[in-house]
Amino acid sequence: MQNMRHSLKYLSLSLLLISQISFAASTPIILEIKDKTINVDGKSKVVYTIEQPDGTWGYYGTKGQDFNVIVKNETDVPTGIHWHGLILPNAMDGVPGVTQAAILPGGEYHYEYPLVQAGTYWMHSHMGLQIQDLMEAPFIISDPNDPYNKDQQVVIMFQDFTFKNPETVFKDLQSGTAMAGMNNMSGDMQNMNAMSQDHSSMQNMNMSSSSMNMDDSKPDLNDVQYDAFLTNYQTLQNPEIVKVQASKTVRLRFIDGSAGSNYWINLGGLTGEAIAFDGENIKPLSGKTFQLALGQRIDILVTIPKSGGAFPILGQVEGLTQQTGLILVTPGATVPKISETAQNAVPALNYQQELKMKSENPLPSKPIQQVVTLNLSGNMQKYIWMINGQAWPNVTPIQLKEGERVEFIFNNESNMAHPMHLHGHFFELVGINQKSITDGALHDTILVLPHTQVKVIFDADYSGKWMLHCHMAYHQEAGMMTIVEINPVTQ
Ligand SMILES: [Cu+2]
Repeated sequence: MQNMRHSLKYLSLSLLLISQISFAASTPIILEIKDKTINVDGKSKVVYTIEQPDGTWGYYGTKGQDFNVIVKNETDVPTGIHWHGLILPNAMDGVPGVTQAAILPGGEYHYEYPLVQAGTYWMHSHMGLQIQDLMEAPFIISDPNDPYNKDQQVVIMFQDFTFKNPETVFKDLQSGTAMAGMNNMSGDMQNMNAMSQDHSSMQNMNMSSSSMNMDDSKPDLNDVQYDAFLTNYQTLQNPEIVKVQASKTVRLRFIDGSAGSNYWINLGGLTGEAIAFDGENIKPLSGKTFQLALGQRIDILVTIPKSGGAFPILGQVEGLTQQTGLILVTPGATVPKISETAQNAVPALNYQQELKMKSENPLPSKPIQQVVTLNLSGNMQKYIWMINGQAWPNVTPIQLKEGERVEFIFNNESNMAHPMHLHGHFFELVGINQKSITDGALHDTILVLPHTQVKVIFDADYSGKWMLHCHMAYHQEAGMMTIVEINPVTQ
């Protein structure tokens, strides 16, 4: 009897343990999409955020773990959340109407897949213009074997902000009332070779709605006139202050979470070392300024001087004087007041950084099995943006075979730059115009400058329907999106 009681006790104990183990392995965490009221220079607006119940903005995970998350839609709009840059099963990609049904208000969706990468990624709505109202958050995956893993991490997400309803902004773009430099976008192909023009000469290109640029030779920079530029939801009037230690290295994880703005990162007095781009490691590249386009991420190490102090880390919008950022401060240092307006405008982004960045893990060499040409064009009168003459949703999916090495050739026939993003994969930059590039950085988003040809290669390793689109929210909404369908190879 005694023995039996013992074994029963052990049995129930071990059952309890087993249930606890399986409980721990299968309990998803919660991410809530909800309203957030923010104050922008004295005026408030209700925007969105994606948070865990404990208030953590976004998600922090470790390579090799499972991403097991229930997304709850606590807003009053249908949505779907895309995991930008992540390698995942197609059904987990979060594109309403393509990979899943929209998550209705009050509804939820269970996402689960293994984290096979490490690095700086992000999550955002893939529905309508919700990204303009900041339905987005960081998605950071650390690697225990990363030599910089022990350094302090600071996430810096740049966001552009308008008090207007994004639908109104879009309608104004369509009707021409909010349009920036409205060029005639047709017949620009003959300029394809005049590409190597120096974009740094394009200083002071402030394309406000009042400056109608009819000169075809100049690119158009800023479609939308924004009320403010934010970093992690705050302007420089009330910036985030991050405590740092003298002599210590800090890993800055920059994310351009804007709907329509590209930035020049300015490290002020510090010199940085870029170590990763779009989550993938690059050979260290040092500098005081760096470039970051919509959707992209760059990881930069800075070492705080022995003497300590306050160090503004800024992002200035291309073509404008407006800037945003946060301030790193050592104990006791005075926090300086930084203006939201810089003294001088910065030029358009260019390819100087792309030509310098070298991947730590370039793709293994393999013959290209499929070449796909993607002509990017726009009709500014109607505000329609197209890939190969087609505007979403009236598109013919691009057909690829699983496992094949593919080259994409982007021909930008328009006067605006397009940050082109492919879901579920990353690609290597191999050419800009006539120049070929060896060991170029891996990207999931590449900025294709006006009248420029960009070539990238990738392995179509994951079957399914993957979105390929411009990451400018208004260009995407106006049609610049298609499907890359990767078909499983049947034996
Ligand atoms: Cu675009």
